[in-house]
Amino acid sequence: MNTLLVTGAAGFIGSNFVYYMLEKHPDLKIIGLDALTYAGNLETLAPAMENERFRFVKADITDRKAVFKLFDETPVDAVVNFAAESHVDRSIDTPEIFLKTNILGTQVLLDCCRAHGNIRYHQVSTDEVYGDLPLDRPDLFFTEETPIHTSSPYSASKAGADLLVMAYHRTYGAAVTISRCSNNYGPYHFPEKLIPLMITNALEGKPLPVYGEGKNVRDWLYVEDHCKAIDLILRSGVPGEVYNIGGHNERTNLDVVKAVLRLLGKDESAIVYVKDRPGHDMRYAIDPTKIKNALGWYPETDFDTGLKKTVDWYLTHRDWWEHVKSGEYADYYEKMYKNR
Ligand code: NAD
Ligand code: TDX
Repeated sequence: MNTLLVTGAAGFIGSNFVYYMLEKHPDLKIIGLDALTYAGNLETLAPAMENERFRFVKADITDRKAVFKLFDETPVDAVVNFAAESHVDRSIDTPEIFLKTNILGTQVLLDCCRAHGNIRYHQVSTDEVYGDLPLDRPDLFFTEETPIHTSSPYSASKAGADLLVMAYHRTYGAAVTISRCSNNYGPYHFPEKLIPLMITNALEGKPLPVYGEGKNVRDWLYVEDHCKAIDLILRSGVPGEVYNIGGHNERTNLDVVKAVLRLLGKDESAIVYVKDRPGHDMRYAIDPTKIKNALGWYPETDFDTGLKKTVDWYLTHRDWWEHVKSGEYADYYEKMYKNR
């Protein structure tokens, strides 16, 4: 593989993946494509821009003309699609853009790969397509055979994209794979998501809003371990296959918030319990047996280490998140949390 197209490269996981791949594969060239929505940030890619093996293209994956033009002009050997509207709460407020970007954008990329000689395509999906698990059945996990059973407009749009990817495989023989990962955390995580929101609010002396009673469970994975898994799937995964990614690291939201506060040396007085998210999924938990057995993947970073690294990153990158939290973000925060 010479040239890799990474869509959503200016977002949280996409940017971490760009850095992981540039470091891991010294001959690889990467084109990072991103529409630079509210969640995309060119400052995140500043160090990559200095690397002559990286090039940034501003484009919207739903813009068929622009995406085809890029593929016509530049030979691409593989595509990893991270580009998406990714925040569940925003999807409850404004579902339409989720359907457009997550489903129609995926279709444009699939069509491009098909029109340019069956380019290898990897779809970055989520464990949320499986719906949720009950809190009183800790023995249950999501496997690749778990039926799709979505809860939010976000997860429904991601599931729609997954189904389309598999339809292109069966109908056109497209060389596709899908990964479904659990909740990620780490550097460059947009501060509307739980962990970076709690770290930055605590640093700003603001309340820490926990939905409901904070008993919902998420299965946290350090972002670099997700990147490693996608690299393995891209190189050794079998077209037409789905791979679940997760590290058996389940925590309640309240436990996560308390762990952040402990690392910052703060007490728990800033925690406030706010109105629950509508349709809030109770528990996610991945069974990663398939990717472990098929590709030898395992998570390298345990939660305590990963959370400490993450908190340290936010402590040393205050400019990055203060900039992100100004402007449009302030309006969003006011709207989302004011009367909650
Ligand atoms: P993010 O919101 O931080 O980044 C998404 C990026 O996509 C942004 O840079 C944004 O500008 C870009 N984008 C949005 N619409 C676009 C469009 N129409 N054209 C081009 N670019 C566009 O999201 P993330 O957390 O990095 O998630 C990346 C992918 O991983 C998503 O597909 C998400 O569903 C999936 N995922 C995320 C997690 C998680 O915990 N964050 C877990 C599993 C799967
Ligand atoms: O202020 C908050 N308070 C709170 O209690 C926020 C923002 C979240 N929460 C809760 C809701 C969830 O139970 O924390 C949990 C995590 O919330 P998010 O960070 O919004 O993540 P989640 O909804 O679990 O979805 C994430 O993981 C799967 C990503 O945003 C998705 O893109 C990914 O597919």
